[in-house]
Amino acid sequence: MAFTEKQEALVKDSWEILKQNIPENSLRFFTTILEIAPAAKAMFSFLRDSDEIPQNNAKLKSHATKVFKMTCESALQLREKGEVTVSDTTLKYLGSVHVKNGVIDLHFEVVKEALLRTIKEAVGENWSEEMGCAWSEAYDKLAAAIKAEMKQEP
Ligand code: HEM
Ligand code: ISQ
Repeated sequence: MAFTEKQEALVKDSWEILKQNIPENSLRFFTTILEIAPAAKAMFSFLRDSDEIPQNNAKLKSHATKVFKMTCESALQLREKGEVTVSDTTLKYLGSVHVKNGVIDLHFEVVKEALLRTIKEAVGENWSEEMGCAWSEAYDKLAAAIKAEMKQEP
């Protein structure tokens, strides 16, 4: 089914709420990833050498923010042209970063679940199934592009 204006608005509006507290929401996103998959800790450079999740880590915040922003961008593209395209250089780079750090397809489900839970918590009473579906679809299309690129990696 086509991605509607309404779906795009649900994604955009919730991102507007979420971005008002990047430090807390990026930390929550990351903490949720590790709750679901504790072993993922070893893949992240900013965690490898610490026992706890750093509370104020610039890399964690900027990476988490990028994931959210890229998913929003993906929603916009889905509505505008019905497909998600990531620039070649960005895709190549992300493909190699993820392969290099040992990310596999299954992990994308973990990050998706964590992303959805983070949005749900952040927007509180504004949450709806429809909002979850819109983020889900945008994320899946973006994830598919990154996964395809990862398979091209030597
Ligand atoms: C790094 C985005 C899925 C694990 C990154 C970076 C971005 C990103 C933007 C930073 C690259 C850089 O500037 O160095 C995304 C997006 C995803 C996704 C948009 C899904 C649509 C995943 C999944 C995992 C994962 C499923 C596995 C749990 C990592 C790791 C790094 C990374 C380990 C390197 C972090 C470091 O140590 O610097 N990702 N990612 N990512 N991502 Fe993802
Ligand atoms: C990198 N890739 C996917 C998800 C992330 C969450 C937090 C920080 C970095 C990330």
